[in-house]
Amino acid sequence: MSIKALQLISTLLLMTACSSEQSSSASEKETIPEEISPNIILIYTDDVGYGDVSSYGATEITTPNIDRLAEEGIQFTDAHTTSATCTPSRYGLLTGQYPWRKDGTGIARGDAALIINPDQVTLPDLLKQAGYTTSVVGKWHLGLGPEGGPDWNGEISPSPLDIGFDESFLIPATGDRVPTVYVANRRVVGLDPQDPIQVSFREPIGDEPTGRDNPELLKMHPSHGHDMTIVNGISRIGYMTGGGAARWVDEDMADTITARAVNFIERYQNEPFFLYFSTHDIHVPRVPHARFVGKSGMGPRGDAMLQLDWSVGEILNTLDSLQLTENTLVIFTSDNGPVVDDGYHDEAVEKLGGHKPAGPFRGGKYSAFEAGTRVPLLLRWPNRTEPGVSDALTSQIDFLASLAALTKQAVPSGSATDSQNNLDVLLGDSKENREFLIEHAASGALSLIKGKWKYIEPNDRPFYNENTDTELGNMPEPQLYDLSADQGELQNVANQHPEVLSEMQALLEQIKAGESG
Ligand code: NG6
Ligand code: CA
Repeated sequence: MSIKALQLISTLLLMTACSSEQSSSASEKETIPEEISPNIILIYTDDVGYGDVSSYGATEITTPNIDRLAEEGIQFTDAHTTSATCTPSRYGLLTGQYPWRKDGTGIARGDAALIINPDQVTLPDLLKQAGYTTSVVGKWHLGLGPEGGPDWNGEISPSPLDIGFDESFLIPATGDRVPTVYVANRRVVGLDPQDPIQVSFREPIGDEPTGRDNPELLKMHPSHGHDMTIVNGISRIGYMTGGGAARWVDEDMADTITARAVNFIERYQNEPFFLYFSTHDIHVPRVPHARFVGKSGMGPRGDAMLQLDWSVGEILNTLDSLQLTENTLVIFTSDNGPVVDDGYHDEAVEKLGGHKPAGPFRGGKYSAFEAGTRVPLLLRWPNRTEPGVSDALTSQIDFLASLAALTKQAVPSGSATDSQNNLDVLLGDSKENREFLIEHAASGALSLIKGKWKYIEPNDRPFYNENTDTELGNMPEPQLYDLSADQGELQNVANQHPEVLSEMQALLEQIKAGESG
């Protein structure tokens, strides 16, 4: 008998022992399949590029905890997020519907309404139905509250609690957007009712200093945008007043959300749980805790990467100490590609040195080129998967249907129609490519990958963004690349392969027009 089989049996025995101790909750959990349902932890990082992780080739920075997942799990080399920015990627991840099929899924304002309709079937809905306790901790950026936005001073509804999560602890939008407060379940954390929060993204509100008018108060200066209300010495996107006691301290953010994530695992260690741990690192403003400052030699962007690696280590250590490692499926990935200057002068450009955040790929966050959506993906489940590398083409759009299959949940027909069950590939049983894959740039331009070919549809938006120094990849003419020979997308071969081009164009139109893909 193999070691894996022995481990499985001992875990089964342990689970049986645990479940008999938990007889009070047994009836609630009767939908759990007889075989072991693994705990599921999805570590969703922000703006981490393909080349930012040492197991993916970074040499200027070392990420030992993330690398541990690569050593003990499966490292995917051709994994994609749906989109090159955050909100749409998260929408696709949680709903299994491509974000470009729905209006209003672009980068959400800090006071946006909840973008996911509570009637939609979501990944946490299905896992909850399978008997999992579900939690989201960290960056949300999918809007909160009804049309017109949330009531920051009252009950925030609808919220993640209305789309399948049993509990939530959120950075509502991004670190660089107001309001700079945490939301736990339906309330702002630590809010003094005598000091209500007001937020505006149109005109100044209240009389607090702004980055534009009071640069002398800043500890980090904006490079573009980000010149509105100053909180903690950093000017943000949007105006805010009030909520003084509730405001976060950026330097403590990773500690705060990591502690919440660890606490959730500890509380639910005896039953199947799903944790969507959505880090703020390494999004701007990059303001890591003092213990990481200066440690990477690459300025705050590199230091934030070390802080992220620490957070991952805390999660893995918690699993070890609770003896949950063997039967927990840990997924590590990113919401979009990397960006070096995303709006603050934080030395990321000056201290980049030889580091290549996008690895061998062209473009970055926002881009139609590969670096926009091609991200690290690591998956570890010691009870089930053999460590290794998989070159299979995969997309986060398939997480919903794949995890539904894993937990024996049927996806209701008409829901999550873009999500395909790709579980055998994710678990390493198969290395078959997804038949085709769609990438969604910030410009709205879609790209289609099929086999070795990548087609980028024509788009009138700029090719290059000088603020972020990103090749966005938009061109008024069609682009076709042979990724097998040219992964850096340097040779547009559309004119040499008119028949491939028209085939790709026709397929993309068909996917756009259809309800699934
Ligand atoms: C952009 C911001 C950028 C970042 C991004 C969202 C400016 C000039 N730039 O509009 O800093 O916040 O939105 O990033 O405001 S994401 O990863 O959440 O999609
Ligand atoms: Ca992001």
